[in-house]
Amino acid sequence: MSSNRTFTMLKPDSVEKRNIGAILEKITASGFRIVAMKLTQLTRSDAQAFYAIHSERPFFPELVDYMTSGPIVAAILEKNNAVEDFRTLIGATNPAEAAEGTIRNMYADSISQNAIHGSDSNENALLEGAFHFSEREMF
Ligand code: 3AN
Repeated sequence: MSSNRTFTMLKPDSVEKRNIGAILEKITASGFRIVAMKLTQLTRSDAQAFYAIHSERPFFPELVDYMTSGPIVAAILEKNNAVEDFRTLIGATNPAEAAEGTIRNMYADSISQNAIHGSDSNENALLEGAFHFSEREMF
């Protein structure tokens, strides 16, 4: 996956609240092309591996419980400057601090149930995309 790509998950709260259509519309209207996408559910070992960097943090058990609580939409997105522009589009981790009009400002309820994930670097975008998709699922 090249550096103009990022990886996202529409988290269980977005699927549960039937917000995935509105969120995907906002993403594509902001210039991102969908390269790969699926509705899937993380196992506990998937979530523990995906968030391994947070394994010592106090919120880790809650994060794993939540991320495995229901289906998610996983996707690879393409746009110039994808990682940074997507982080701007989704807003701050804590929705109370997310700028007006960002996805977390509009659709997230709390810091733990914050609607959407966006990779924080090109390197992680590659790893996270490859975690969910094979090359032949990328278009
Ligand atoms: P981001 O998703 O904005 O990159 P990270 O990587 O710091 O944020 O955190 C990963 C996930 O862990 C967040 N999306 C959020 O669901 C959860 N999280 C982060 N900080 C906290 C916290 N202080 N309390 C509860 N959950 C948190």
